[in-house]
Amino acid sequence: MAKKTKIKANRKPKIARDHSWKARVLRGEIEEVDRELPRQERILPRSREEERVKLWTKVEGELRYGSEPEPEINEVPAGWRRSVVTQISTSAYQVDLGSELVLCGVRGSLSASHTGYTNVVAVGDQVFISLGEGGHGVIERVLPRRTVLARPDVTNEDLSQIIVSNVDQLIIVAAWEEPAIWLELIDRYLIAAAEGNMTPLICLNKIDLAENEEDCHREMALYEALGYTVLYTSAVTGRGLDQLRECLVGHETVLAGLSGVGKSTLLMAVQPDLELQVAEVSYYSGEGRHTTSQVSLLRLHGGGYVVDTPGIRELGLVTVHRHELVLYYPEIAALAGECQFNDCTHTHEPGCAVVEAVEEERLAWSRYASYQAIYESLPEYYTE
Ligand SMILES: Nc1nc2c(ncn2[C@@H]2O[C@H](COP(=O)(O)OP(=O)(O)O)[C@@H](O)[C@H]2O)c(=O)[nH]1
Ligand SMILES: [Mg+2]
Ligand SMILES: [Zn+2]
Repeated sequence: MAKKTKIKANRKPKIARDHSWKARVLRGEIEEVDRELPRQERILPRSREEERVKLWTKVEGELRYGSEPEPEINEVPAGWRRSVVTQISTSAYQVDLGSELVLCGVRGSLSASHTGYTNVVAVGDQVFISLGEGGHGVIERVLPRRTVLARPDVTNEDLSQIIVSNVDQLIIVAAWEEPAIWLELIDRYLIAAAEGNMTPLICLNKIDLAENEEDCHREMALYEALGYTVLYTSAVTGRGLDQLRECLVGHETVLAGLSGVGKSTLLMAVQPDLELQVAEVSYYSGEGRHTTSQVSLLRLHGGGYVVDTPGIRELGLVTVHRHELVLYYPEIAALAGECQFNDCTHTHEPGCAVVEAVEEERLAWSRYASYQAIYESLPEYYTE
């Protein structure tokens, strides 16, 4: 016991060997960005609140605003029109010109090589098209993407497939029951949101199935403590739908989460003419059947649009490396400096302050469990 205290007292500040910006954020070499402070975090002791909030703001701010946005392209070349891709099928791309929907092909010279993605065009892409005979179009150019929600490509794990681009918000939908809440998937989507430049929100649906709403709030309290907005909804009782509508209108949002949690039902409750397909929950599996087979972009009456996605069971993280995973867990990153080893991965090392915090219930067990599971799922080595 005495020995342990001594090691801690003599500990030098943690120095990361990495030279990436993320490591530099941790070392305090990058200026703090100006943004509203997140809500107070209650999981860790108050004495170090300020320090943590500062670190957190830096990391989060850098994750969100770190990459320089490419300049807006305002001029549309002669003969071309600007539009947004709303749906993709095997044979055609549907784009929205504002006044009409047009089916397009893609200019053969467009290629996805060197982009890191396998798809040339994604739902949500801003594109220039040319219109030909018979009202058919050709996508001539894809404009730079502001945000991206992606997952590993099924055919090539090193590349990713864009699920949707250019949405500002990612609403992670979970259900109280049928199917039960899966916290690791929520954490994976939170990481994907940070990676892809989207603001995450959590929506806990089917709260009518809970014995009382307090149980729902208790389950999600840890996310509220981390500063995330949590919506509590029921498409059956109408609870929380006004708040959901408020979050959606005027924004570009993607809804993601397990199949059967009620994404399509919620969207239709918010705007009944959306006409999405809804699955019946099959009682013995406790899961809805897959009915939203396509990603489609839907305009909202009050402005903005939503993108409904089919349930994505496994959200692999492509661009995150093991050593930087901790940066997506601000409450864990804030403890890392107290670990016995500078290069502690918080998975198995002795003297790990993170493990200690979990044992003392200062850190949510579910967050640590997802950190470990995701850490294991990421490749051990990577090449730049
Ligand atoms: N009890 C209850 N059932 C819901 C709620 N929202 C959706 N459902 C049901 O859950 C099933 C799956 O809904 P669906 O919208 O297809 O889920 P999605 O796969 O996430 O789009 C359907 O049978 C819905 O009627 C809710 O708030 N409460
Ligand atoms: Mg659906
Ligand atoms: Zn550690």
